[in-house]
Amino acid sequence: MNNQQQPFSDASSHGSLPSSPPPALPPALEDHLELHGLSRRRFLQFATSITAAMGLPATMTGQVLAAVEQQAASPARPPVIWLHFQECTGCTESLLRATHPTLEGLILDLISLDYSETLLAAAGHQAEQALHDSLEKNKGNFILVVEGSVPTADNGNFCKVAGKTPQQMLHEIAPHAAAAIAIGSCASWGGVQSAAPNPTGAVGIQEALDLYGITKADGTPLPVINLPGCPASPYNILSTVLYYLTLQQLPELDAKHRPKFAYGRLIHENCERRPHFDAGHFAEEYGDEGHRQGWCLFKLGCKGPETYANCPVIEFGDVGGNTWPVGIGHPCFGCSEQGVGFHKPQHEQAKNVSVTSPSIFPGIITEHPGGVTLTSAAVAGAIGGGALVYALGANSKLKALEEAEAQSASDPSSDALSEGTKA
Ligand code: FSX
Ligand code: SF4
Ligand code: F3S
Repeated sequence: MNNQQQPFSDASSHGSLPSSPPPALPPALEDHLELHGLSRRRFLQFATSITAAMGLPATMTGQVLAAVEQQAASPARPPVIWLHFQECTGCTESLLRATHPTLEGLILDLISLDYSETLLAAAGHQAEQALHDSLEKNKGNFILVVEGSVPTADNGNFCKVAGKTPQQMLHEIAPHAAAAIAIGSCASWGGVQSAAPNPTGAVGIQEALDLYGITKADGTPLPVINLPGCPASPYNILSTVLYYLTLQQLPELDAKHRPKFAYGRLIHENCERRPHFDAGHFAEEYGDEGHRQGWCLFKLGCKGPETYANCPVIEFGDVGGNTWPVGIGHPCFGCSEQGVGFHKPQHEQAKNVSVTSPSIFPGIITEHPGGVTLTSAAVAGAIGGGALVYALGANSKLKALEEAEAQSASDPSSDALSEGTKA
């Protein structure tokens, strides 16, 4: 970090800018941003939010910036070999189409992508030569990124690149990698191809390495980081790369080898519809009143209560609020979770419903003068659409509703409640 550079000290919330002057950007980074047509303000905002997404304190934003600068200016970037097995290439596509400041440009400038069947300009023998050269030059040092599952049935003959099956490619390449990143649910645990009856015997990378006894050349296990999702969130890909570059260590992983900063909480814990779940207000079918009011999608088969991912917090596409499955009215399918997405019927109700408190939204039943009834609380949640709005703006509406409700209770012929809901 530049000596004059002060880390942010007062940017405490996700995506917010500090009120005091932010650190000066190092000159090399300024040039780099100019190259990408990025404003300084936009980049600082991005750096603050990505630091929060990594689960790091806002005071480390300066370190993240320094790591980006160092890498952007350095000729020695971590070499990456990116393999495609059985998949739809949606993970690469979603990475390339991320707009949050030209995310793909940032990632591709931080690493040296030596081989990628999708992105390489070379083709055929030239592409294979690039793979061979990178392997020879970077033995023991490169990051192996895998997108797609490994077919284990029929000797893996369902998928071949340059005449080789994934199994053969893993035998050749994986022992020489420093670590592997499984991008997407296919590479993490089989994904869509592993859905019953799984004709290709599709498995994820970790399972394939175990099955074929593939280790690093020195006999130690190859560390595998799983970034599930169909597709994987580009922010989680970038966060993982930046985490490593900033702290020079891999992020803490859970038992399923997922970074805890991204997969540490259930979707259900961060969902904006959670107040409705707590209040017992559910959409019963698509297009009904509850669905149109933005109520909880649990009864439509939402797998948020059994899926660990940060979709409600990070969202997708950077095109505005609520751009994630539940946000646009579809139940979470559990695409990120092992044994859920592609394995459980879409409309089957989730098991193991968590009763833990939401992590960022307060419960719908809160204490305030005059108390609150279940009905009025749920309606207020629908008006606010989330606890933040609920907390800031719905209080007066809540009181009006309660008065209307009380009036309605004392006079059954009164339509005061229906009037109240229009408030
Ligand atoms: Fe799988 Fe990704 Fe789904 Fe597709 O590569 S996780 S099918 S979005 O492309 O691997
Ligand atoms: Fe959100 Fe689904 Fe949980 Fe309902 S069940 S609160 S829609 S995650
Ligand atoms: Fe997938 Fe559910 Fe997130 S369907 S994208 S894990 S909300």
